[in-house]
Amino acid sequence: MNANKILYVRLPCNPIFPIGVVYLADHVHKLFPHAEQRIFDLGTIPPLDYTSALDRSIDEFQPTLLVFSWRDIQIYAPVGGRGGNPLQNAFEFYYAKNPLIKLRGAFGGLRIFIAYYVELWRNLGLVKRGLKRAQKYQSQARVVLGGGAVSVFYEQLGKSSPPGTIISVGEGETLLTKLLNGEDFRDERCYVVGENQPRQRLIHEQPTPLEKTVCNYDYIETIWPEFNYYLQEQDFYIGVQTKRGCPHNCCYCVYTVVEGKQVRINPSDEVVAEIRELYNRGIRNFWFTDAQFIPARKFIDDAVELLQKIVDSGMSDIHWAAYIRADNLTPKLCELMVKTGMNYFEIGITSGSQELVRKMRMGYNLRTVLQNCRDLKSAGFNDVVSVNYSFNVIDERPETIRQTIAYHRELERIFGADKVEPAIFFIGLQPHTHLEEYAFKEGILKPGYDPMSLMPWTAKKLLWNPEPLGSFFGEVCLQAWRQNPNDFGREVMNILEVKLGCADLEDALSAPIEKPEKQLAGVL
Ligand code: B12
Ligand code: SF4
Repeated sequence: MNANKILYVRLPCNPIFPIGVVYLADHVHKLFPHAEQRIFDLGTIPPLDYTSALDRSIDEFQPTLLVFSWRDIQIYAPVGGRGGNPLQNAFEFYYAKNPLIKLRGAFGGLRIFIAYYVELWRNLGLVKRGLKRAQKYQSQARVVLGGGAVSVFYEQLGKSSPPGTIISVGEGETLLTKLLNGEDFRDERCYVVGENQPRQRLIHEQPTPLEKTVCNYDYIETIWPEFNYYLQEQDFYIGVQTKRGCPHNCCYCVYTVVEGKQVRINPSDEVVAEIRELYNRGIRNFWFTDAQFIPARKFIDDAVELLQKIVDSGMSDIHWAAYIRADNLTPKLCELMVKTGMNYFEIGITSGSQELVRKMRMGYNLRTVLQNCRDLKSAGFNDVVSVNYSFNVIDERPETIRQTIAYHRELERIFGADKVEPAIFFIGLQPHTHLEEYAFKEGILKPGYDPMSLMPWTAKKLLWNPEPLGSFFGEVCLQAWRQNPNDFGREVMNILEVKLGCADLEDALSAPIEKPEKQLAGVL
C-alpha cells in the first residue's frame, strides 16, 4: 500500500477561513508526521476555474485520500446571499399583493433556485470528478466527505455521493485517525455510501473527546500554498476555537446536536499560543468559532481564564467576535471582554418575550441578559451588538411582538440605538431539531420530507413563518425592504411598533404559566 497522501479540498464557499480543514490537517500531522498532506481551498478560486484547478491539484499531488470539506448549503438570511437576497425574493413571491412584485419575487426566486441546485450538483460533481481523477494515479484512493453542511444534511448527501464515500458527521479528527491507522472506523459518526445506511439518530451520538493543542501554523503554511490569501485582507476574522459543544436545547438549533451537549474546553494556554501564531503573521481579528463562547455559567471561569491570559500575553491590539449567551456574564468578564478587544458579538435571544424564550426551550432569563448588557456597557463596550430575532417561531402573538419591541428598545437605551443591530432571521427549519418534531406533530411537515428541497411548497414550510401571522410578517418585511432596504432590521422594528405598539418592559420580562397544549416541550 502506498504511503498516505491526503488532499483536503474545501469546497467552494464565500471566503471564510477554512478552520475545519486546518485543524484536521494539524491533528493528522501530529499523529502521522510522515503522512504527506496538502490543503486546496476552492474558496479562493474563481468559479470558472474550479474544475481545472481541482484537476491540477490532483495531478500534482496524486492523493490516496481525498478529504472534501463542505461548509454551508442553507441560504436564508437577511443578508445578500450568493444569488441576491433569498429571503426577500421568497417573501416577495409568497406574500406580495402587487402582481409585479410577486413576479419579481418569482424571477428572483427562480434565479436563486437555479443557483442553489447548480451549486449542489457542482459540488457533488467536484467530489465525483476528484475521486475519479485521483484513482487514475492511486487505484485505492478514497473520499471522505464532512464539514458543517454535511453534518446537517448527511442523510440526503449520501444519496448523490459516489459509492464508497465515507460521509462524516461533526468533528472529523478521530475518524481520520482510525482511517489512517487502518482500523475499523464504522463506530465513528459516519457511514459508507453503498455499504450501509446511516444509523438511526447517528447525529445524536456523542463525539469522541479529544484534547486540542495549539495549531501548528508553521506546518500549515508548508502544505497550503494559498494560506496568504487570508492574511492579506485586514478585515478577515480568522477562526480560533476555544471549546466544543453546547449543553442547551434551543428548539430550532442543531449546533448542540452536531457538536454534542458535552462542553469540552480547549486548554487556555494552547488557545493563546494559537492566537499568537496568527498574531505573529499579522492577524489582528479573531472569531471564536465556538457554538457559544460562554455556554453556561459554569464556564464563566474558563472564559475569564482565557481572556486574562490574552491580556497577560500583551497582544493588546487585537479584536475578536463570537456568539455570546449574554445571560452568562459577570462584571469581571465584561471588563475582560472589553480589555481584550471584543468589538462585535451576536446574541441570539430570538425573542424579547420571556414567555416565548421559555417555550422555545432557550433556558435563559431576559432580565439577566439586560443586567449583563448594562454591565458590559459600564465596562466600556462601545461597539456593535447584533441581536438576532426570529419572529413567529412558536405561539407568537401581537402581545409577544409588543414585548419584543419593548425589549429591543431597552437594549437601545443601554448601548445606543446606532449600536444595536436587529438581525431579523426567519428560522430555516433544520433536521434533527425539536422544531422539526413539532412540525411533524402539528402536521406542517411529514416524516420523509426533503430538508434540502428548495421547491416553493417545501421551502415555504422550511422558511419557518407559519400562519396565522405568516402573511402579516411577510407584509411587514416587504414594507421594510421598500422603505429602507439598507437598514432592514431597524425598519422592521419601527413598522411593528407603529402597527402594534410597545409593551411595558415588565410584561416582556415576566412569563406566565404556559398553556400545556402550546408547549413545545409537550411534543416530545
Ligand atoms: C462560527 C460560525 C459562523 C461564523 C464564522 C466566523 C469565522 N470567521 O469563522 C459566522 C457568523 C461568520 C458564520 C456565518 C455563516 N454561517 Co456559520 N457557523 C458557525 C459555527 C457555529 C461554527 C463553525 C466553525 O468554524 N467551527 C469550528 C471548526 C473547527 O469546525 P468545522 O469547520 O465544522 O470543522 C470540523 C468538522 O466540521 C469536521 N470537518 C470539516 N470538514 C471535514 C471534512 C471531512 C472529510 C471530515 C471527516 C470532517 C470534516 O472536522 C472539523 C474539525 O473538527 C457552525 C455551527 C457549528 N456549531 O458547527 C455554523 C455553520 C457552519 N454556519 C452555517 C451557515 C449556513 C452560515 C451562513 C451561510 C449563514 C447565512 N445564511 O448567512 C453564514 C455564511 C458564511 C460564509 N461562508 O460566508 C451552517 C452550515 C450548514 C448549513 N445549514 O448550510 C452551520 C453548520 C450552522 C447550521 N447548523 O446551520 N458562521
Ligand atoms: S445556546 Fe446557541 S448553540 Fe446552544 S443550543 Fe441554544 S442556539 Fe444552539
